[in-house]
Amino acid sequence: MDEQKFFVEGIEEFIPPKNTLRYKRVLAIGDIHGQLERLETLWEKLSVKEDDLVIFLGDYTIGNTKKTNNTGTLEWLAKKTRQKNIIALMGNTDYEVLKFIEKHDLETPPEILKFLKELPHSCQVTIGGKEYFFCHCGVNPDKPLDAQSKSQLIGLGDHEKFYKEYKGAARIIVGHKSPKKISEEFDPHKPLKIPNKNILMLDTRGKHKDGKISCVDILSGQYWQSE
Ligand SMILES: [Mn+2]
Repeated sequence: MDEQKFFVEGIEEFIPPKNTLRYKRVLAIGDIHGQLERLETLWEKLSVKEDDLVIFLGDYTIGNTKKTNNTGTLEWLAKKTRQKNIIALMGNTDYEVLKFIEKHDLETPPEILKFLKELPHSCQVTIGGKEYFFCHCGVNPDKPLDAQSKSQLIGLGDHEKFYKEYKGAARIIVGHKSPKKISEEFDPHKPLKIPNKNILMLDTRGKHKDGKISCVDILSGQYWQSE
């Protein structure tokens, strides 16, 4: 298969000088919002192996429509994350779905309920002496990374401040917002390393008609997208 390679613009200053992890790639995957078919087309391109670390950035679901497959997506992820090199973080919609299930006592496959309940809110890795912090929405720039609130990380808090004021040394990888919401000049359908900021954005509007689900390898800056 011919593979066209894409790299996130301006990513060079973001990627680690030297990979000291045992993983060959660190693959971060942006918002999915019930688009299981798109997710499968992306997954196919990735050829994930045991020496890859995969981090899903949250928002696996969205309000039910004809074109969403929330249950299928959650089942797919619950199965994949049984492998210890595949991690899924919680996003605001995943939290809302869990609360909804609990509030209305909805009959839910046990593996999905367990998956939703156990989603971590963030994940931090050190590569080549640099810290990489993964979460759905972003951090409160006034607080250290280990003192962030759950609601902030998953996207229930303020995120304007994060984009405006975050100046930390750790590199933050998020979903939740398409790049175009930061500035009209950014392509909404491409992963974005924000110029002069330690932030990488991966929500490329997977839920929209012309949108895509994106994956970036943090170690190389290469990215792949769903069809
Ligand atoms: Mn979100």
